Amino acid sequence: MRLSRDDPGLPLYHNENNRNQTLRRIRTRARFWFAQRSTGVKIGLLFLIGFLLFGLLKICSRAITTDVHQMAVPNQNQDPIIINEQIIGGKPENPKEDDERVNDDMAVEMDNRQSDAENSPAHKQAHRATGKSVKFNGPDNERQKAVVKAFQHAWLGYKKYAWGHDTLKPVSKSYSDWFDTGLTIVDGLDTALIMGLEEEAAEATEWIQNKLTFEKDRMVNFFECTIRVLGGMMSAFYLTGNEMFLEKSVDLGDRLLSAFKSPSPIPFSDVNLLKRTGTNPQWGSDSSLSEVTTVQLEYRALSRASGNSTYEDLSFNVSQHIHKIGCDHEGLCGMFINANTGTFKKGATITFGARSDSYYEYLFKQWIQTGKTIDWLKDDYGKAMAAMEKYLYRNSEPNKMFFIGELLSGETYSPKMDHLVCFIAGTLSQGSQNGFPRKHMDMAEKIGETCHNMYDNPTGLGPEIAHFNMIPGKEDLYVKPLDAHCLLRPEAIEGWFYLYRFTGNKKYQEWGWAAFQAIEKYARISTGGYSSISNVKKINVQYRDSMESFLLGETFKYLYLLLGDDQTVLPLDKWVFTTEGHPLPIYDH
Ligand code: DMJ
Repeated sequence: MRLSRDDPGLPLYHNENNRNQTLRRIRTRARFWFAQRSTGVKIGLLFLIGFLLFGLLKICSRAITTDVHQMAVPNQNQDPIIINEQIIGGKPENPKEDDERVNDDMAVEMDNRQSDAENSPAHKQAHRATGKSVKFNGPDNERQKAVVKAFQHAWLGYKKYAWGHDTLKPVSKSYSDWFDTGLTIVDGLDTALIMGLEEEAAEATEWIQNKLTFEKDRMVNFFECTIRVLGGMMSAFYLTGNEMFLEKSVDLGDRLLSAFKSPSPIPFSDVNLLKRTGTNPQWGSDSSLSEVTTVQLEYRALSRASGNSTYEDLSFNVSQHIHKIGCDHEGLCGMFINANTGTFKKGATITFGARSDSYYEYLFKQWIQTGKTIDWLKDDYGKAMAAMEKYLYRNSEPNKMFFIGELLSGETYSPKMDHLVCFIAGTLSQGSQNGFPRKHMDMAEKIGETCHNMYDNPTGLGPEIAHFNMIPGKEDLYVKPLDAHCLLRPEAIEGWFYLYRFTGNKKYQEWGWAAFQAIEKYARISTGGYSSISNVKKINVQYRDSMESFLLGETFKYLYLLLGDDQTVLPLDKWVFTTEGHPLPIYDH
């Protein structure tokens, strides 16, 4: 016996002859001892040895099976396509044979199908990230119960008049289709789960499983479809562990990837789900900044759950590209970027509202989602917040309300703030809890308060856009008639939810409750559902006859979470809420 190929032949023991003699002696004595035993003892001993050997074999085979199942599984549902020189999806060569080989090797495990399912990569990932499916206890006080009832009233109207269509038209008791993917069901499902509404969640699950198909010959907006449909289903997957949601997400994700068939890392804005083609928007040649930079949380979750890194790679490439080319104004970007050239449009408006908002949100939230491991995301976010404070953050007269204005054509200051901007109160406060300056919390509270002031209208609802007065005068803010409508958007309530979680100041709950009561009073349609309204200043309400899916996906969800006594539900160091309010797990990398 040699220690190694280079070993000259030294015995393993200092005296090999002695060792061999000892072994021979032990064997002889054992044989003699065994021969002396009775037949019963002999049979018992043979059984014991057999049992021990079987146990050993079982342990070894389980270890091998786990390794095999932990290997990433590429998407196998479509032919390979090539985008930006990367091969996406496609069937593995001789997949059956591969499977058979694995199964032969793992023969001992074949009788245990349940255990096989539990070892699948998606299931493992879900459990690794969230534990078992998340349990929610339902409302814990009267205000939460009222919000649950409101959700059910919205669901009921949708079910009666629009089931399976995108959105309810509650006044005309009909529906409208945008993507034709049952938008209200998929956007609202995780809210039903969080509220503990088992019946509604079961109805939604059943519809998604049996009716939802993406074989649709229609153009859909890549961003909206991602944040509402893909985000909704991925959240449902992580909250329930039901793999059907993941399978549907993979199907949709693959189709939506057609947006990346552009000549640059910037995706097209629209996608044909059936033909798997991507195009520029109908209204122009540019994609919106927020749209191309607000799909990354959803696609990362899809990649991590499915084992196919393509979704994460392509979407993160957009963020990396923008990081590389940089933004004018010390980290503030223009609102348009071209999918053909990959460059920003010169002289575009800089805003934290429509077309740009969630770029900043996802810089921060991607950093959080990836366990704070990607420094440049944090740096770009910090830089942008400093520039926002320098160029856009101002206060009104006479009461010094703080707001975030815009730079029209990248230059001229406009004291205009969309309701959408209110999201930043949540992001800034969460940032301040995660190492960004205390000043960010201060700004968050001030903007949260301004958003509350925007609700100071006869209806108690907030307008789409407000303008602020910066010179001495009577009114701090005013609303132009064309900006006075209200789609029952979530952002102000979302901001108050974060602020309440981090400060514990009950005024945020009171503001949320007041907004909820206003929704009940002025937007509720008695036959089912809620309607957007035309003017928040008129109590003689005019309905716009539409119930947006984000009312269920976000507004009611944030109200419910804000108003709960238990603020440990969905802890913010384990879950990150997407821009559409869908919770996804936080990873450690
Ligand atoms: C939602 O669809 C998302 O929050 C998106 O980022 C912008 N706003 C709407 C709701 O207002």
